[in-house]
Amino acid sequence: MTIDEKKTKQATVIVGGYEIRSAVFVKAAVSLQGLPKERLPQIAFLGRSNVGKSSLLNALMGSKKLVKVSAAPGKTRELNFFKVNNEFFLVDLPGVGFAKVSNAKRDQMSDFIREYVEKCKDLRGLVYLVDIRHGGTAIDIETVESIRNTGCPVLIVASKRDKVNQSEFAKGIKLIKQRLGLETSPICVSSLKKTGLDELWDEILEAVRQDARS
Ligand SMILES: Nc1nc2c(ncn2[C@@H]2O[C@H](COP(=O)(O)OP(=O)(O)OP(=O)(O)O)[C@@H](O)[C@H]2O)c(=O)[nH]1
Ligand SMILES: [Mg+2]
Repeated sequence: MTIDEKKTKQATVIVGGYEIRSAVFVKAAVSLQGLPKERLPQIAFLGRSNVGKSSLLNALMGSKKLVKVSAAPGKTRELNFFKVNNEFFLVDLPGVGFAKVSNAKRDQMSDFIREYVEKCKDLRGLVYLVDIRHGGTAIDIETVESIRNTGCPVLIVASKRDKVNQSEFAKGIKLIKQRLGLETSPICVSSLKKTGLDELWDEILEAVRQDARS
């Protein structure tokens, strides 16, 4: 184990029918040079600050604290790489549209994410989280559009299912479909209640098995 591999979840757990034998924090990157050298498929998680990216990663990997969860929004500032079953990386990206950092810093970070999405050949797909209560904001629409323009496959996932009742849920799904131009309803997850994780794992594993982008 290298010094970087500080946080390791050892015991095997089954989440959404998928067996996780190991989930390891490998490194945090602030530039393309800092990406892991190991050539494994990567699936990255993006979305507005506070939407629940880090919580979802913990839920997917069957861990409570492998990934830092924000007390205050904007906690995740780097690209954090987690190696699962020695087969692929799940990547926690900084929140989009976070207002509390200076404009210069925010733009720099957005450029870095854009560069990563455009240039990283190992990136097989992006999971873009949208809060079910917000139904897709202008920032979501703009960001998803620019990801689609890079050619990187993007899966829209609604978060925080437990925060809405049935009618709010139906309304949120409808709005997300309309605003983000989806043909089918997005998967909806709750990291708190651990729901929707089976469907999401299926999609992630399918993306991992795709060939690298050219
Ligand atoms: N009720 C509920 N709360 C959630 C859920 N997912 C995340 N949260 C809460 O939402 C807040 C933000 O969660 P994070 O996982 O840190 O969000 P993030 O997208 O990683 O935020 P940044 O790192 O700032 O971009 C925390 O207080 C979480 O506990 C969920 O499924 N249900
Ligand atoms: Mg985070």
